[in-house]
Amino acid sequence: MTGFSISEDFLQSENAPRKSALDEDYTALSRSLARRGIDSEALTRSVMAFGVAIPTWGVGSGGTRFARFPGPGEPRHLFDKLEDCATIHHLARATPTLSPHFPWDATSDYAALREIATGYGLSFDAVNSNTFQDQPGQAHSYKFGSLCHVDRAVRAQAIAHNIDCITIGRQLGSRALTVWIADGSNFAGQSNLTEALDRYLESMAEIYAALPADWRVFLEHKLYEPAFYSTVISDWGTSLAAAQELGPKAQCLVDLGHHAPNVNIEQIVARLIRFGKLGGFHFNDSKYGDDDLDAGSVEPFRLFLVFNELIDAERRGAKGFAPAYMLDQSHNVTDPIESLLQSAIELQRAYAQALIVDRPALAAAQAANDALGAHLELKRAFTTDVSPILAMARLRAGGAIAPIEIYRASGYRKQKVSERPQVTGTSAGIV
Ligand code: RM4
Ligand code: MN
Ligand code: MN
Repeated sequence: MTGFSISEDFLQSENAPRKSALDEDYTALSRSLARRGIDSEALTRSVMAFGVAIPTWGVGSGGTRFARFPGPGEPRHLFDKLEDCATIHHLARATPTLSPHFPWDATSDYAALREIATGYGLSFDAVNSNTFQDQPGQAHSYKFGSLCHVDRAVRAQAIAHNIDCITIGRQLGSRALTVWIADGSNFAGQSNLTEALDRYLESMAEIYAALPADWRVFLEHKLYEPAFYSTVISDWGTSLAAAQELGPKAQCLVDLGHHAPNVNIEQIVARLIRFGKLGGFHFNDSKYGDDDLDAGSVEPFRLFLVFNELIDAERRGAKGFAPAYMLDQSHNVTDPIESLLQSAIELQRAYAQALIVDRPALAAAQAANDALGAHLELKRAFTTDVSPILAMARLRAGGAIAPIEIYRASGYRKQKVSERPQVTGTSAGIV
């Protein structure tokens, strides 16, 4: 890091006074878990191995459709973003990967970028294309769509951009491309619903053909956008059908906010796993729709139920099961670093809780049609406070016992305010 970073000495001096309370809590929890036949050491190791990618834009402030209120000392460019991502990983040890978006993260030397990231202990997960905004100097506009546009030239431009993303991703060591398109229509009758999907499949087939042998492409569905009447890849059904038609390297990505309210997302996850087509997740939370709230902040039980399906799949060795995890949320009123720290911890919490479900007991209750008994097995895991396991996992991995408290005490943000004079029109964050 060129600027201020949280030193090892500082971290240790902050962890030290918290250590004996943690040891006590960890021992007490280990004993109570042991009575349930759960090995807390194995659980801690599993949590230590869990990681979720940060989208590079996530460390900037987001906004609503009406305004963006930039946070103090927010990143001005890609290298500031990397610095913030490194700080998050340093403290929580749960975010070892980055998920870049292009052209937002475009730079002239990707080998150098990869080297800097490696220096921070970070590597690259799925790359994301962006054909939902026009870029300066672009030949064709995406106003009426990209991969599904009626004009072949616009589609060709969008296809070429996705292929560029693969080329960049190869240099970064990534092995997947996530494609989310805003294509759709604003009025009934505006678009031929069948032909729009045909054009998507045709465009995606060209992108698919450019995938290296060990790459996957993730198709991200989304029900709506403001002012939309229809989106082309509206739901998991369309996404699954498209992934099946494209071939084995195509899988579906579930963004938790991209469904109608109250849809049973955990069941969608189970269905996609069943067909070997679950590619990964964009984690966030929502109250109404694509709110992009912090993961686990509104419906932690739903998050747990999603992880319950993931552990169930892992335990039975489901075919083609290797989901990629990314956070995809917008931080409007919080320090994005704090939100991302907390969100990564909430994912680990749901993961740990899903790991301690007594699966034989659950299966027995299900087989006996003991509806409440089965439910209580899940509730027993969900209501277990696994915080000491999570804190111990962080500590053993070299992180912070209390990441947000320690982050605040470090004065990191204050330092960045002076190091990063505010630039107007910064691209950090999305509106
Ligand atoms: C979309 C979708 C994509 C994300 C963009 C910024 O709603 O979730 O995954 O890349 O927002
Ligand atoms: Mn998303
Ligand atoms: Mn979204």
